[in-house]
Amino acid sequence: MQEPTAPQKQIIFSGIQPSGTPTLGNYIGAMRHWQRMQQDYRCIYCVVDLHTLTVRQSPAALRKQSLEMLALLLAVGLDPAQTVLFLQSHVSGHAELNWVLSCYTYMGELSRMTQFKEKSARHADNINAGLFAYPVLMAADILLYQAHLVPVGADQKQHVEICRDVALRFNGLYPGAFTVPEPYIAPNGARVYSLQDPAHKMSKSDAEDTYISLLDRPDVVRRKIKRAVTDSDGEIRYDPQTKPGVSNLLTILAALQGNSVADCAAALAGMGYGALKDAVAQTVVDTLSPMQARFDALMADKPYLEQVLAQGADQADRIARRTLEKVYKKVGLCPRPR
Ligand code: ATP
Ligand code: LTN
Repeated sequence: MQEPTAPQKQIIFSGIQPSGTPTLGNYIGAMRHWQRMQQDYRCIYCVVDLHTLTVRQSPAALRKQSLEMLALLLAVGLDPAQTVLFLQSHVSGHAELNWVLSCYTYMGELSRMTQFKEKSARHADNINAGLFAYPVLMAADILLYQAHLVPVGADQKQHVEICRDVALRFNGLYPGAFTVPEPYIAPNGARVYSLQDPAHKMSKSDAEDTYISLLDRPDVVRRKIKRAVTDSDGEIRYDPQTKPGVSNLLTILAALQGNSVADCAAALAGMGYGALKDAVAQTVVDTLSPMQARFDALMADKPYLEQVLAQGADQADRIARRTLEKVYKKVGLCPRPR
């Protein structure tokens, strides 16, 4: 009698740019879920260095940040024995599928993307074609691996939707080409805001005092949180419309403690903002300190990091090649004679 085969795990794909040191926003909105999902899914996580070229980078800094990003992902608890971890530029299929998909994506849909509008306003001297076509490369990332789910922060929902639209359009012409992915956006902490301007999301490309980086040491964390913008009514209450600063601090506290914002607010009711800030700072320090210890040890072991990258690139490349061959065949490109 034949052994029953184990049910196939669903595939998860997500990416993060090595455009700086990741922030508490990256961790709360994305990275902590990546860690949690490893057991139940086949996870593939990518440091998307090609995407980072859409904004000018110092070459030396980009190289350093890419390796640090890998070490931080490992420090957060991603396990290369069960999860594929790699750099986007090491798997050429991303750039190749990007080209094909760009011929199936409309200028109109790309020009509606909020991130393009925001980034082109911020980098008005460098509105390059890569910035405009950014979502096409992201769609290639996801579709290459036939991913079912894409865990991201709320700011990336629009990009996953355009990826779905392109996949559906492509499948309409060439049935069975791609799995159509769903975004996975966790309800709590999907958007963490800047500490200085709680109308904007916390971003690693902004000014230092607006975010907490995962490598900020305790004194820096305490100082930044003490200086976070609140309001003048003095009441600890979750109300993002009228109290965005306080609500953002409650979001951070709730996400890291695994409680609801309502419970966190209730536990601090009647206390001042000083107590709220102390509680947030302590919880952040308790979360980051063990991670930083693991990061320091990993950064001291470059051969190990390189081995993880080599293995991840091989594993990713194997999967990516299968999709790419299928796509090339479907659109009518001739196979290379062997
Ligand atoms: P940059 O500021 O350089 O554009 P970023 O930090 O906004 O970068 P990525 O590094 O590409 O963006 O983000 C990786 C993941 O972190 C994405 O899933 C994104 O949705 C999530 N993320 C980024 N910022 C936040 C935030 N402030 N709150 C929640 N999730 C976030
Ligand atoms: N665009 C994302 C990063 C990113 C990504 C991806 C996320 C690139 N490719 C594929 C999920 C899946 C960002 O800016 N946060």
